[in-house]
Amino acid sequence: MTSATIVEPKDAHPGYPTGLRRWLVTTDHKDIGLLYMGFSAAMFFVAGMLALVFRAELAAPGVQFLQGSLYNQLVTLHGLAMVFAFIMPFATGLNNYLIPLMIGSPRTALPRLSKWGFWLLPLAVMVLLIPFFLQFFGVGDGASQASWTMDNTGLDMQSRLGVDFTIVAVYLFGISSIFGAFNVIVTVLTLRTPTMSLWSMPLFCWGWLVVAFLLLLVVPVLATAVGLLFADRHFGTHFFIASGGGDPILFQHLFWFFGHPEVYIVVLPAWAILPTILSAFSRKPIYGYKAQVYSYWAIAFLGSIVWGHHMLAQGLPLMENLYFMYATFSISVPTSVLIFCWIGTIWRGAMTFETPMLFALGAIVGMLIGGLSGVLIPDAGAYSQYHNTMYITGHFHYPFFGAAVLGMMATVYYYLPKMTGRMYNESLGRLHFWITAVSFNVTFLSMMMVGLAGMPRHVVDYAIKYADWNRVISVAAFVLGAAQLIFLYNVIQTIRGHGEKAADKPWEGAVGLEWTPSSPPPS
Ligand code: HEM
Ligand SMILES: [Cu+2]
Repeated sequence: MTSATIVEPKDAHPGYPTGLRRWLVTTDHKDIGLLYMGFSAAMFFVAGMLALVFRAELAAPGVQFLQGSLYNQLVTLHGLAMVFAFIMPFATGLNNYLIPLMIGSPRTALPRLSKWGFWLLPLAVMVLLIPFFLQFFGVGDGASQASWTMDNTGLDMQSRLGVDFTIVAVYLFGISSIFGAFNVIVTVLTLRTPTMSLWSMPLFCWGWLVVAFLLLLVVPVLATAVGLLFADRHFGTHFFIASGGGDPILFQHLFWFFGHPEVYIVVLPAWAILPTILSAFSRKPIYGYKAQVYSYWAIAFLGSIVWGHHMLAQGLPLMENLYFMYATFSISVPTSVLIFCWIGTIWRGAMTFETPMLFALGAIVGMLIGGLSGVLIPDAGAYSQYHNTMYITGHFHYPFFGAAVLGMMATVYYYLPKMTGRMYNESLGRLHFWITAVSFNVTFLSMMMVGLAGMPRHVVDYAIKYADWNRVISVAAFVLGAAQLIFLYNVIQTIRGHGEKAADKPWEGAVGLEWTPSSPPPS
């Protein structure tokens, strides 16, 4: 089907529903995007609150208030919610909102599928949380404690309700992602305005196209892994049970075949929007467009064949460990190409530092520290020292929070005038950036430090010698959390119509079709 043969849906006409009905019946790509973004932003605050609860517990050695398995439950919920309920759906919301505007289409190709994808999310979150609350009524043993990687197989087998509910929730999240991926692929391939070739479409569309294919490749493998786990738990099979002839390591292979590409699923949408923002605030065209597209594909390919670097301590044969180590190092080539292109884009540009630009530069630094701290880890010789320590926790929050979340924040500030028709408060935006940048780095660099000193992760109590670092981390984490309230306030005020009216193209250096319609764009 070409764009010309698609009949416009009825709801594109004037009598577009308002109020609650609008959000229930909408097939407008912008409304669907806003639903995704609103819901996942709320989940960001929920999962962030969980982190603050267990950071309060960790502020001092000894067990304060998270008795029994509560600590591990909260860590697991925090990880699962951040990954599946916040950051992936948020990027999906952005693609629903932005891709049609960027390619000059009034709609996405499969809006109803995309809407299904959205409504599965609240359901999945409910399923995830039910066992947590049931334990307070004496039912079951709480949420899963098996960490977001679900690989603590011993625990998996013992825990009654939590893991089962997690498995169902992961299925629902997975179906949602697959629906979103189909929508992106068909939209990008069939609905571009006739004059736009693949090689002239915005990098954000390219990035998301790659992410969509990655999702189709790896999410079914995750579903298989948790499906087999479910069978082991209830149907008497022994896929992962060593005593029955199965192999617990097989679960980790399947999980990480999903888990490592997942990192790129999370960061690529952010990486793909950065050049657009950098170019707008340097008043220069994007440098190395094609090189960046090839890098996305290279990252997706290499990212899919390095999963074993999460398993270097599991006793794989030496040659396998060496393979995974060198293969992992090779990813630094395409990622370095990206960083080189971004520096090329701002090089000698007429740079100004509005909030989106600050966050974009912050995301680059986050990616650099995440990458550099990551290159050390798969060193097969040194791995046993890093394994299961707070160093790992500090490290992976750099790509997740440092690159992806800061990148999303840059995007929100950049497009907020387009989405709301109003300018946000610039001073509050900059304040938000500086407090976030400082407290984020203090939190997670300190985590790396205390990890190098030997503090394990996934523990509620720790030796006295780690107490100082942990106090620093907890205080910084609370400052980081508080800074996000500034963001929330700024965004809500902008949505409520405070702030100057925004022009159709509020940024002098911005280019792209998405600035053509009025702000906010009509449904
Ligand atoms: C206020 C910000 C945040 C703080 C203070 C924080 C803190 C932490 C800490 C201390 C742990 C490890 C606990 C342990 O192993 O004992 C953890 C785990 C984790 N965090 Fe965060 N985090 C924050 C934001 C995020 C964000 C934005 C993401 C992703 C988008 C994220 C994803 C994860 C994941 C996947 C885990 C692993 C959970 C597990 O091992 O099962 N976090 N976080
Ligand atoms: Cu990995």
